[in-house]
Amino acid sequence: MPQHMATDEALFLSRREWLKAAGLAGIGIAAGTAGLSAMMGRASAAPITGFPATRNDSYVLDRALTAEQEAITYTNFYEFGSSKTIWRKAQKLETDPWMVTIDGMVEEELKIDAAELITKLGSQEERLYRHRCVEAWAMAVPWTGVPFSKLVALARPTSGAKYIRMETFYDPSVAPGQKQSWYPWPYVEGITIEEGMNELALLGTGMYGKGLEKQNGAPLRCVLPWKYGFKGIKSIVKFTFTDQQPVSFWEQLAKNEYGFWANVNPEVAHPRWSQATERMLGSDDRVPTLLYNGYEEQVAGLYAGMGGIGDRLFR
Ligand SMILES: Nc1nc2c(c(=O)[nH]1)N[C@H]1C(S)=C(S)[C@@H](COP(=O)(O)O)O[C@H]1N2
Ligand SMILES: [Mo]
Repeated sequence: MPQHMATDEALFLSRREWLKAAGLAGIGIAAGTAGLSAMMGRASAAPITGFPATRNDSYVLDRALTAEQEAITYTNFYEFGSSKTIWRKAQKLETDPWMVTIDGMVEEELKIDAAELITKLGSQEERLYRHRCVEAWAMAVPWTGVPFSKLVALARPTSGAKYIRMETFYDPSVAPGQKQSWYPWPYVEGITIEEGMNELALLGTGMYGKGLEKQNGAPLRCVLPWKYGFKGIKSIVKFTFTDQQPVSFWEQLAKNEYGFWANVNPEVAHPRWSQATERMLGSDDRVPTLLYNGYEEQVAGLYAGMGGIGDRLFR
């Protein structure tokens, strides 16, 4: 078992055992956990609240919103299998409580319950964003979340840190896909700190005015609308600030097909298919794919010093 899990699991167990020993299990949980929180520096178990959040109208769409039913039943979450219809299997994921670790090159490492983390980061907002999967399907959804920049501010990265490596939970007893040993579990993604501070980057907590469905990456995921969807890592348990460029799950599997940058670019074909157009979920219509998925104005500056969005940025 990877070390990161051993640590988290041990903490959970000791907390449950403590509750039992103190006779608090089942009754007076709220009071009991409040006391525990104080003792252990930890939030009581409660899901993320605050839905629906106020919409931030700065982000407008050029297309109709995808029907909620489509967005929650057609999902990519390889932990539960490689088909798009894993939503029932994903219900097994226990998302409350949910411990998140912030570590690496930061002023102070933090282990915190997801709901307490969101409370610390400030108010959530709703934004309408396009989403473009590298497989050439797309959707447009109302996300709820907090600007990712707030997480960076909370973490206070040290001066040498350059990247944020993010990791999804690892528990093959819950997620059958994780028994498939040819995949490099757990799912890992990474961005530069500068990308994480871009106004568009969201730490996603909800969709369609509600908390995230499990199959969409509850309780916390990354939302990076200018990048291919695989960068939007789901059900995050760890944020590590580092000076090393993270090697993502898909990059480990096929680095010529799924590169670190993965910025949406209609001009650069995937080695096995064109990226010039995309299919909107719930429709057979194909629409032209937009450079940076239509977010050039907000993000082009991130890559200016790198010679723009050449082939190099996709690979
Ligand atoms: N942990 C994890 N995160 C993941 C994936 C995954 O398989 N596992 N799939 C990615 C891909 S390829 C896409 S397109 C989006 C899909 O998000 P959605 O299913 O909520 O539409 O999640 C991304 N995040
Ligand atoms: Mo994707």
